[in-house]
Amino acid sequence: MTSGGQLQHFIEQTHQITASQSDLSSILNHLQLWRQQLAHALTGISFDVNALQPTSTLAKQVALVKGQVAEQIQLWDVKWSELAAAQSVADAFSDKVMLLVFGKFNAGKSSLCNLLAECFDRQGQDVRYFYVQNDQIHYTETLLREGATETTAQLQGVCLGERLVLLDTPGLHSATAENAALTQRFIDSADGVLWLSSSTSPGQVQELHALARELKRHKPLFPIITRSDQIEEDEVDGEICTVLCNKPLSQRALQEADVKARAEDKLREMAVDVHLLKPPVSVSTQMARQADLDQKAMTDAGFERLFAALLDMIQPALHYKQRKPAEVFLHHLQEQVLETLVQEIQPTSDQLQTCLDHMQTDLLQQQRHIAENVWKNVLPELPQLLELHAPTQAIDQVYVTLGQWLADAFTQHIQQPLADYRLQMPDQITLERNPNIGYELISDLVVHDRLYAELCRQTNETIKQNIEQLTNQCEKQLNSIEHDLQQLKNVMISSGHDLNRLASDLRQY
Ligand SMILES: Nc1nc2c(ncn2[C@@H]2O[C@H](COP(=O)(O)OP(=O)(O)OP(=O)(O)O)[C@@H](O)[C@H]2O)c(=O)[nH]1
Ligand SMILES: [Mg+2]
Repeated sequence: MTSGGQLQHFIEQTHQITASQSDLSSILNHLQLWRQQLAHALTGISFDVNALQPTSTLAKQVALVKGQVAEQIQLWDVKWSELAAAQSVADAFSDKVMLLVFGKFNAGKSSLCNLLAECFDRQGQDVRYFYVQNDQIHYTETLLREGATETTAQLQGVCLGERLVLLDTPGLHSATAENAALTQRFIDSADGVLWLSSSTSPGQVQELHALARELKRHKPLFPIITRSDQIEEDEVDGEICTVLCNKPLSQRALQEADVKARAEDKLREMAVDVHLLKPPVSVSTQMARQADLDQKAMTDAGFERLFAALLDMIQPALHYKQRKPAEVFLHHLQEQVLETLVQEIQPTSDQLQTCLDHMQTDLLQQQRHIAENVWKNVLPELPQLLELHAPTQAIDQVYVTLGQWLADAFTQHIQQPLADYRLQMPDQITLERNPNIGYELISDLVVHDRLYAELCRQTNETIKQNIEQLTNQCEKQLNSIEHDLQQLKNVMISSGHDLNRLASDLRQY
């Protein structure tokens, strides 16, 4: 088939493009449900801090994480309605397949768009150039500007026939801030990407980073190696002169294979499905132009293959278009809901984990400290207490006082080390009297050596029990926060898995 024939075929095929949409209601319902379940699972995590002082660092950290989660959930609807509003400009082209023409400045984007437009025009097809300003589409008679310096500074494009739109973007990284936002919106609604790079340094795969989001959205990617021509010396009427020629087919094939291999590697590295990549094609717009779009020149310049490849790309682009409403909602869920949630929560939940770890380690030391201090507080006074009651041998009184001392000592010594906690402390500590040991009379002297030893043992035991009870309360609190934190992470991970499953279901459509 000649390139004229190929072009005609291409045009005929584009007429077949219908914007019919598959029934997405079931998948949309599943996506809605996913969002509801995520909100439900997140709000279901209690992050109970009953045993913490509200002023403690840990309680504040927990409140921060909880606050962030709640804030994110609230933002979901806001972000979704913003997205829907932003969609409206692009809606003007909702019945067309929109291909994004992307690449570094001077890659030849505008030149290629103009050439394709002229091809359509010469075939009697309606061609409408447009640019976008203040969120409005303005149609114009003027071709897209081409130039040796950075030329395209606004989002512009051309409608080819009824069903195809090429979106000519400003060269990579050159968009101004407001242009960038607008470009982004249009990029969002593109159904496929033409990635142009000059044959002088084709396929600089790092450029694909800027497309990461688009590619993750499962849009087909078609690499076009532009300016596939070279200057050669020729003899015209006995004089040596320089002429522009197409690059030899063998060289084109090498470059295409090389771009394909490297792009595939890059996509794998970016965790993008390599099936989205179409085989690269080399063209020379200049060579086609020089021969005034003559059929043979078009074929030699690579356009026959380009049209065939574009046709090949329109099918997956169309598939993308048919699932677009679900894709757009899915991207919102992937990017604005889950990714944002993970990114926002990560630093604070890491801090919370660190804080928990510290408090857990501190607890061991504090336990020892409290025990020592209580012991030191009570023990030195014990002989005097025993002496005091020796005349009456009022053991009950000794037990009551010792219990009181222990209770007071605990209250005093836990205050500082366990200041972060709100603990249940018994007002009174009751030591159980050992009926077999009391004051003893030896040679008419009241002695209390065995009683002293018994009280030391009991004091030691009581301190241990009380500390254990206090530490249990603290540990229970720390563990419950740790458990909740883990649950938060699990919710995010399993929601991610669920969403991936829904994404692959969607792409089976
Ligand atoms: N040799 C040769 N030059 C070309 C070809 N296509 C475009 N050019 C030249 O490359 C330069 C850049 O072309 P444009 O089409 O303006 O490139 P662009 O990618 O739109 O550039 P920006 O809008 O600045 O991002 C111009 O001087 C074109 O004449 C080609 O096939 N061969
Ligand atoms: Mg341009």
